[in-house]
Amino acid sequence: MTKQLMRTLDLRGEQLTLAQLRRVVPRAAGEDTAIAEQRVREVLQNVQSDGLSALREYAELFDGVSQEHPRVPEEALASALAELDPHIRQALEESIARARRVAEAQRPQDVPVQLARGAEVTLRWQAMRRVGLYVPGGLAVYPSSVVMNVVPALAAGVGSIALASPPQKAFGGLPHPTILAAAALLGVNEVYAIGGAQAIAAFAYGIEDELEPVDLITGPGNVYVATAKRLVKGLVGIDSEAGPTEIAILADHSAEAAFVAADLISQAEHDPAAAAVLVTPSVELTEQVQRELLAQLATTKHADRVQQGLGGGQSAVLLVDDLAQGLDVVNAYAAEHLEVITENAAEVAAQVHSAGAIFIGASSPVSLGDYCAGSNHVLPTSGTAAFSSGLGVQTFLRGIQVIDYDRAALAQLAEHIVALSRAEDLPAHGDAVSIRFKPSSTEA
Ligand code: HSO
Ligand code: ZN
Repeated sequence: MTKQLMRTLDLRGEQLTLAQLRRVVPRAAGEDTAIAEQRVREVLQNVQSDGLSALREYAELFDGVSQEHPRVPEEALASALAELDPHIRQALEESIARARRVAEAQRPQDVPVQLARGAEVTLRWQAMRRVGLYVPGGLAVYPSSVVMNVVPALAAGVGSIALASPPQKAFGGLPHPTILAAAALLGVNEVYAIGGAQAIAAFAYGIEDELEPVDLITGPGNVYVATAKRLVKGLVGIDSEAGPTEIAILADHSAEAAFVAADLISQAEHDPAAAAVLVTPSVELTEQVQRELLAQLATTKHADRVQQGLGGGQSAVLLVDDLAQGLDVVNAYAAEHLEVITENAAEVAAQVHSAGAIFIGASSPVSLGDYCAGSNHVLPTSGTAAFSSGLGVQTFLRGIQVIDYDRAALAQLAEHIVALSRAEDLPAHGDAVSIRFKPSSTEA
């Protein structure tokens, strides 16, 4: 047998239920946040009680940086932008422009409903007051993620956006210059050099005279950041917890094996824990893709990570009888990213009901969505696409119910309200309506 990078699971002829499919299709295990919990609780408590002095200690301890104040001076933001490579700047500008067009078009309209004369109920979309965005430092420096978080927040009308990213010794205690430049490009000028769980604590509790607390925290991070977000959830809102990145590809004989292999490799380069699944009825394609994977692995930069990701138990090639069974598989998997590379790809994609994002046809690779498509790359992982959505303008909005009835409109319902209040043995509820219609009442 020839060498293969990904293992193959043959599902042909199997009649699997949804529950069975969920067990059979491999998936990355999320990080165990329980281990970090003790340490993170301590950090949260210290930042809450000691504020700035706790931040100074942690900057020293975790980042090796001595810090008077964590706020990044605006001149540092401006100079990071001035020094940004012009090609990267142009690329970011294109990315921002497309993401902005989409996010602004997706901003929901308020929904007023007139139920009777003088009886109106409206769902009013209200932007979050203030949002904190965490941007990791270290190995993964993703200015594209700054774009993906900030653009929909701005489109929603969030009035105040703060960004935190770890202080870097190599950059004089400031966050990575590309992150600063991306923030500056987006007009975010409130940036802090704070890393890890302490940044999440600072956002959630605020730091006296230094940092106003936020209402929502978004952005990726390591296990400490994820644990901290989980622990402050409830006091503030958080975006969903992101697991390792995933790509599923549903392809038939018409797919170009080299493209399929390149796309699998592209997402596996994020992380040795990343998961990739190719679902296809074409034995020929699986053989071609396996050959392509080995060929491309030889020249790809992060071959180690890719080999671990694609060769790991979380990844596989799944052989299916036909596209109908393939659709059952990808719907059960609910991938963060799903590419459909088949004949009539748009029609096939229309039958997908669970995925964070669907990429249709040979010219819509995941990399396009990661950087420039106009869609958002913060997407639900670990099967959570079955019940949740990627980041978007709606993430930064709340729907407020606004009720506006006049006296006559209320009168029409008085009897029903009294009846229901009796049924629930809450008669004061009914009284609160009846009192308005006693002869002495003059309320309009
Ligand atoms: N594919 C990642 C996002 C990303 N890719 C950032 C490159 N930079 C998770 O959707
Ligand atoms: Zn990516």
